[in-house]
Amino acid sequence: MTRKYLVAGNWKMNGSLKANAELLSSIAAKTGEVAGVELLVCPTAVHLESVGKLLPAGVVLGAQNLSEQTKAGAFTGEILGSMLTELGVRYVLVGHSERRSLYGESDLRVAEKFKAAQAQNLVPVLCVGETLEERESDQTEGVLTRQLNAVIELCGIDSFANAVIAYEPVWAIGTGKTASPEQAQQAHAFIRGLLSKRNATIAGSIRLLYGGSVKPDNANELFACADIDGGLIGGASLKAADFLGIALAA
Ligand code: G2H
Repeated sequence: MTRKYLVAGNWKMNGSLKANAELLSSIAAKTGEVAGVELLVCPTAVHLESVGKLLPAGVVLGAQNLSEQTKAGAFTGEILGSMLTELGVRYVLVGHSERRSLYGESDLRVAEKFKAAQAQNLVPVLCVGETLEERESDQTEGVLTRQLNAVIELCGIDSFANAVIAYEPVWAIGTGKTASPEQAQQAHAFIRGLLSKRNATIAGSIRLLYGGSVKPDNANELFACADIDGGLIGGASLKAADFLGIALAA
């Protein structure tokens, strides 16, 4: 099964009109070198429209979050999936660990967001991963199972035919610590295996990204792993040279 590598930049709460324009123009100068890789950038919600207008060819637009609601209404501060689609957004992150830990998003809420995304033809990038404490107490597989099952139960296994999963060990996010290729591959194989028990075709075709302090100098060995199909890049996606350096490793 051939899976096209996806390298996604999660800009988090960074950027400005000027900085984004500069970053995109530096990316645009070099996208030709990584033509075989799908590139995705996820700016803040307020920057989606301006970034969408400046997107280099071959780069697609993603959002970092959306509401679980599926109809407009009195939900102050929230963003409906259709509002994202209208701006040309194609992918949306759901369940990033910062949303889960800092903003109290439960497994069920994440699953509802996954469903709301698909209802608007957005491709959800479902983020899953364990904390250091969970890893050290041997709960990694239990946590991944719980986080994935919440979505499988609400949306069904078929919904994964049009989704991406990002495995991001929480202890590796923004900390400079990266999972070893063996640790990452083991978790990715576990995720693919879990899906495969329900639907082997979907498990074989879904892209599984690794996230957590990916840099140009560790991307090669991570992307060489059999079940790693790209990366969700935070800090390093804010510099064009690093983002493209990572994409070159794919
Ligand atoms: C975590 C990543 C993107 P960073 O996977 O969310 O951030 O690359 O800064 O660890």
